[in-house]
Amino acid sequence: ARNIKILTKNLGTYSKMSLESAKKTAAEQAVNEHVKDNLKIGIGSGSTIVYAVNRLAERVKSENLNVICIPTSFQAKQLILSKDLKLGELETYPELDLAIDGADECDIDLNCIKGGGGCLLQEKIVAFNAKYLVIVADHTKNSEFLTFNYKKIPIEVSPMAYVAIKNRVESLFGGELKLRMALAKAGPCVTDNGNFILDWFFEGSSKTDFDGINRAIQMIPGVVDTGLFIGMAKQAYFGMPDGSVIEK
Ligand code: ABF
Repeated sequence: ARNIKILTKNLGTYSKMSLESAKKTAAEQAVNEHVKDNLKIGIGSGSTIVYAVNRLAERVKSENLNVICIPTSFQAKQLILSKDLKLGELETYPELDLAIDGADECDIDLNCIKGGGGCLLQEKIVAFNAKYLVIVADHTKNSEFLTFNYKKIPIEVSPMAYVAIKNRVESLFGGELKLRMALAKAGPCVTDNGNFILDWFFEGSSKTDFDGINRAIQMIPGVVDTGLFIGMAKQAYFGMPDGSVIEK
């Protein structure tokens, strides 16, 4: 059991600026502590990873490091290319030394909910094939148990099965699944892999067996994967409002 300070109240009171600076300090510390020469690194998606890649690019240039970056999304690929980092793919580099990624929520055992940005499938594949997954986030992602702060779990599904999966999960476990819509709301959000995302609004508790739930959902035909990353992360860095970083 870990004794970690968890800030869960009044999340709305933190300004966008202070959250951005919390993301930046966490991401930079993770890159400073984990990146060394000759690594193959999985690059996550989201806004926090941008700060990690910026710091990575600085270090690669100033220390002349030879690192290969494997993206988890179209966004990550563009980021790697924009920083002139060496781009690799999992087909060529199936064993990664490290993966750095953001999260929507991370509990005291480092179980995470991911996929708020819609990239969970490639993120999970890359994380699974990395020896060491490091999470970088602001303090609002640091949670006591899953769904405590972030009240939904994204599930990537084959488009033809979304109604059947919605009905099945609701009848098995309760809660409500909503088809994620694209920003303009004219149609569904389509992932990098051509699938849909169902956001499962589900109130768990400290007693909820997320590992069991995850396995059961993964067994439903049409489910591509879930945003539950159980037992995958090895370390997490949370930027705090006062500029410090909490590690767990
Ligand atoms: C990815 O980006 C996702 O798994 C997660 O949904 C999101 C976190 O985004 P941010 O860094 O913007 O908080 O890591």
